[in-house]
Amino acid sequence: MQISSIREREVNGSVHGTYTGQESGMTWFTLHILPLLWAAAGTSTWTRSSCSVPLAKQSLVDGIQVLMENSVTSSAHPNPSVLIAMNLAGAYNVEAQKLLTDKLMASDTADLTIGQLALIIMALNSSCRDPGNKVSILQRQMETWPPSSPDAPAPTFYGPSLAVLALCQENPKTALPIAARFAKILRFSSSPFNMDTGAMATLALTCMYNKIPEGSEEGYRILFSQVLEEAVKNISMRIKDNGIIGDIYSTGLAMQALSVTPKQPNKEWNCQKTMDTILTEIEHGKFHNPMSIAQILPSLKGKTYLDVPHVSCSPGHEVQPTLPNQPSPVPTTAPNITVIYTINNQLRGVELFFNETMDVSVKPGSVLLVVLEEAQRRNSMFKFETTMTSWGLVVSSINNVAENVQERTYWQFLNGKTPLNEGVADYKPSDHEHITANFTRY
Ligand code: B12
Repeated sequence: MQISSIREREVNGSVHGTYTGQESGMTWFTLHILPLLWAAAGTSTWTRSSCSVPLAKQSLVDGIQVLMENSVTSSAHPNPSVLIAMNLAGAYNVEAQKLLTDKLMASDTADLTIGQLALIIMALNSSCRDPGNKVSILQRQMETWPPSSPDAPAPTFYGPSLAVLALCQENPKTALPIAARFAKILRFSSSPFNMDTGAMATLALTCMYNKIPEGSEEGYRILFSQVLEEAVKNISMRIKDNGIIGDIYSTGLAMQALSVTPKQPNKEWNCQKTMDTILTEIEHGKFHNPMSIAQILPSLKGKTYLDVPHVSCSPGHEVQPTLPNQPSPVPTTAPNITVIYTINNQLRGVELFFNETMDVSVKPGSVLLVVLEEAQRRNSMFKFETTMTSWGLVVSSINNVAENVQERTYWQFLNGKTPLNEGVADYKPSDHEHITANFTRY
């Protein structure tokens, strides 16, 4: 018997966290039956506590959901993560849901990455649509992952984690060898731990662990179990005192991971504290990017990506909540602020070393992109290019030095020595802040 099959699942829109001790909310079932079943399974497991959005804060969650759903327009590039979040949360805007589903259904798979294809499959699955041949295309791509070339850099794991998750949900039997190879490569990877990737890998391998086909070799269970244990250990180490796991934008995925994994976090996790801190951040306006909402919303609704195959698609009767009017920004007459902006390329192997700094004057409250535009207007050396992605605009090139996926180079943005946790179209520098764009490797 698998522990997973008897694990508590979310109840009434709550996500499970853990108190490692004896908590008062334990049900009779947990107290009396579970220990017997655990003993029978010969493995240990852990108890999770519930957490949920307090009634008084519900409008905050509705507010960001409406914001996310309103980002769906006929001209916008269809974002599968938004559809997944909408379906897991229960969509308010049924028209947007249909538009997004139809667009993704019609999407061409030719130029997609493994991760993008996986997200589209999960999104269609969450809308109860058949992803058709997209699944076999993804499976074939994963069979030849990672591309082997003698000097290929260490693989990135976020997209492949999504792929394992999507394949696991479609057909666990055919996904099993792919997931096992993925787990082995991940186990021996030299890449430093990344919170978002660790969370996504945990979701993927938990799905596989829960669905190992009967009669499979014991080795699979041991392998997934070991890799999950390591990932959960790393996630636990990043639980901060205020409940944030990694940074505020990785917390949503981390909550999902911790609420489904069969492995006990090494550190006590107070799910309600995490939820409360996130709600405060929402109040402070930190979740306005539709993609950031798409990644936090499932956890606020007590859902995880493992629920994708179980979404009920019967016609909704959701009524869009009426939200308080947002105060419109008052035109400011405040004096301009100065941002010190440095562009730096010292990466060996890349021609054209430079290190240039400029003081840039912009209106208070401007996003960093405005600083870059102003710098470019004044000095052609600060010329830059952007690329559109699901999170918005990425700065892909500065002064003709461009990011490169094969070489794993990119333009990293820092405030002083601290990397920014938002992109240039969202981040608002303050007066006299020193922003550096540094060409580096990941
Ligand atoms: C891998 C990754 C990267 C890689 C992407 C390269 C690659 N080819 O894989 C690299 C290292 C380049 C990168 C860079 C940055 N990243 Co990043 N990245 C991720 C990560 C872990 C996975 C993205 C992914 O593969 N998604 C799956 C695929 C299928 O979806 P996709 O839409 O095709 O993915 C693309 C976009 O996500 C885009 N992208 C990646 N990061 C960012 C950040 C921003 C702001 C934008 C607009 C786009 C973008 O690159 C992906 C590949 O093309 C996410 C974590 C997450 N939770 O999403 C963070 C994440 C998206 N990144 C983040 C940040 C902050 C950055 C940086 C701004 C960091 C910095 N200080 O410089 C820079 C971008 C700077 C710039 N030049 O504009 C934040 C965004 C938070 C926010 N509110 O905006 C995230 C959520 C991490 C986090 N928890 O804080 N990132």
